[in-house]
Amino acid sequence: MILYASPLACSGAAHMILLELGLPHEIEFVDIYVQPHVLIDDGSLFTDVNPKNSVPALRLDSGELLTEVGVILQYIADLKPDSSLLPKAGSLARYRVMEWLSYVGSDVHKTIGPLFHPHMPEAAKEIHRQNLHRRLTCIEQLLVHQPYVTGDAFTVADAYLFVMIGWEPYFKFDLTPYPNLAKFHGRVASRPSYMRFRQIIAPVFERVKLPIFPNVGLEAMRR
Ligand SMILES: N[C@@H](CCC(=O)N[C@@H](CS)C(=O)NCC(=O)O)C(=O)O
Repeated sequence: MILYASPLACSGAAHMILLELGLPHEIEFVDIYVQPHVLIDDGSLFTDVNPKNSVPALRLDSGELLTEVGVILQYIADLKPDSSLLPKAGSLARYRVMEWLSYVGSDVHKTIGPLFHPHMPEAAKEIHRQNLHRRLTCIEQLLVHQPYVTGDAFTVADAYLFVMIGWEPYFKFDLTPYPNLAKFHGRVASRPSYMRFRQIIAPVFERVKLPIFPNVGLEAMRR
């Protein structure tokens, strides 16, 4: 299995879950901060791998390519069906995880995305910030009662949410109004898989053309 990933991107959730489960894999890093996107090892075009031109993408041992983070996360977790990261297919608990994967993917991830765009007018960014605030408030209220989005167990949906809220320093939304989300972030950040993930991506920062994020230096990104 080869995961096409980029440091700081949503692909980090899939990378973390591969590490959580101890599954054999390779990581091929993609520079998504240059146009056209390229594989950082050999400079070849990423569209030749994934015509959608986005990470994550997973090359299966069969040679087929699987895309979409919410689906890749389920595929990886299903390779170890006895783990607690994803309930069995067909159970209501599984649909709960899928429900959250969908919410994080469409309502959280794609609200933060426009805050990246250098040419997005400030007024439009403000609308996205307000939408993001409503959605984070909903999750904040849920996390008053439970440590993870579906209850007591850490699942793949938490990994996805974790990577999204880890973007906080780069896109000027502040987690201070969401103390339970901040605690959730700390809880997931203490998992050994995340520490291993940080070690693996640290050298890659030198090799990609990261955009300049206001008030955030390279040192902060490495932490
Ligand atoms: N629909 C895709 C979206 C993934 C996505 O937005 N990936 C971002 C990184 S977080 C990306 O590759 N952006 C580069 C681009 O779209 O050009 C999914 O769910 O996997």
